[in-house]
Amino acid sequence: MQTFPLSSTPDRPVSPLNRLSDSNVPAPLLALIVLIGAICLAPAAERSPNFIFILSDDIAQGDLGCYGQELIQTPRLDQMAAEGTRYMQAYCGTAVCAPSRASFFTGLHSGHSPIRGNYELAPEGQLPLPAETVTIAEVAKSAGYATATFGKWGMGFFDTTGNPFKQGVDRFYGYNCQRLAHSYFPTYMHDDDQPFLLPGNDGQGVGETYAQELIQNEMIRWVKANAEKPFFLFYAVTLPHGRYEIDDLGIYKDKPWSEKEKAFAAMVTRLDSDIGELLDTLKELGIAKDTLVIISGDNGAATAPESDVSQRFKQDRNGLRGYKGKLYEGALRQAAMAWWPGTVPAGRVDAQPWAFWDLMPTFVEISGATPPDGYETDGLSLVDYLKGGKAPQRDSFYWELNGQQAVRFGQWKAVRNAINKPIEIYDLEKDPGESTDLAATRPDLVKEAGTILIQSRREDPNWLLGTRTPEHEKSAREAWKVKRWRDDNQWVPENARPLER
Ligand SMILES: [Ca+2]
Repeated sequence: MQTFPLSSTPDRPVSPLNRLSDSNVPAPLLALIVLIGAICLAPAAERSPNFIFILSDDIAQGDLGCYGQELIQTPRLDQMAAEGTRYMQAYCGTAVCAPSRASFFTGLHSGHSPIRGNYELAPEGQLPLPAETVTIAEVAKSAGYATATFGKWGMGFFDTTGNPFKQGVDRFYGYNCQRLAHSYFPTYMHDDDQPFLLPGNDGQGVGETYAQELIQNEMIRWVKANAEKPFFLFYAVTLPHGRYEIDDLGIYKDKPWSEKEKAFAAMVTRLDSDIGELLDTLKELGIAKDTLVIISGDNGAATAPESDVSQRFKQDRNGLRGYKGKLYEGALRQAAMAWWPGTVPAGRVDAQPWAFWDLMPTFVEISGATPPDGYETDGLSLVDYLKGGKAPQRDSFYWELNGQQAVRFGQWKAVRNAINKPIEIYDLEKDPGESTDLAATRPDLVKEAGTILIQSRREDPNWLLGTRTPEHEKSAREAWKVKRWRDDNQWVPENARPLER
């Protein structure tokens, strides 16, 4: 619980009793004044906890020391794990950027979410959240929270219904469009909806002004400015998504590794130190015990196990199969931790499953919000689980992406890699690496999974089962064509302003 100093000189508190006893106030009135004074000085009513969700773009279990990484240094995230709880089976929304963050933002899995893939729109942005979707930021606003998103948005450009300010976000700073976020030295970003220029950058490679430096500083500034009231912060950090670009190779500068490997390691360590700064800030502000912080990757590792980066850093990913873009566990199970000193147990490591869409009802419970009309969720509250109890029980977890579908039901996992491909069945208890397909010997499970795969989704004209729509394909081609033209011509928005530091 947080209390605030009532005096402007809190280190020399003035007792109302001492002050009043020197006066000529009659005793009964004095008693009443003292009583009122005591009520006024009583601790403030328990404040609703802050909620910070840090979504690291493409971080994976194999990247962090607390999950077994030995070459890349992540002391602050390892400390966060020691001070909080680390999860072995925290599931993302689905296995690429936009739909994974949309699952968090809407509380819906990818069979119900309005955003089920990376759907590029020209000239800038992705398929927007519809106006009627109730978002977690809107829920936060309804409960009186300050709300912000820093980093990569990807759920609609400013001239669409997916404008962050139309979806409950009061403060935005960073990349609206995911295509722009491939550069760590972009020529421009957005401060709210105002584009601004980053000096010394051409957007093609390493430049002078590192985007994450600006985003981190603005994020810390916002937290400090909003420390005295409940706040909701979605920190969508682009690190360590490619391209592998960094302003300082730091402790890796002289390693006998390729430049790409050094950059990747430095980006992970930069993520680590930036999150460390955020947690330090919460402690310095005296609000650590009032703040639930959850960090997770959005889609598992971006690199194949046989790639140079994965080989260099021996990322065995705890034996999980697959990576970003597919629906095997290596993409779905995230590096994820919760931190809330005094509430989330320190040093706990747990392997019960939960998913991004659970964070909406979790936040509804901790905030005490009454969600707006139209609220719906596929999730279940994790509050008891976060506090050290058991994860909620449920029948299934569901994912889809670009025609692939997957479901986890009990110990079983079913994957169908395309509508015309067979359903595969794995026993996650005995075979977490999904190496042995049991479909041939368990037709009963194939049948059960087939039913769940149909029942878990609702039709959406933007997201056909089994294929991307022709409109989607055409839109993607056009969007990338515009992006290439803009890159080639050093395009910046007409109304872009110089950077104000
Ligand atoms: Ca991602």
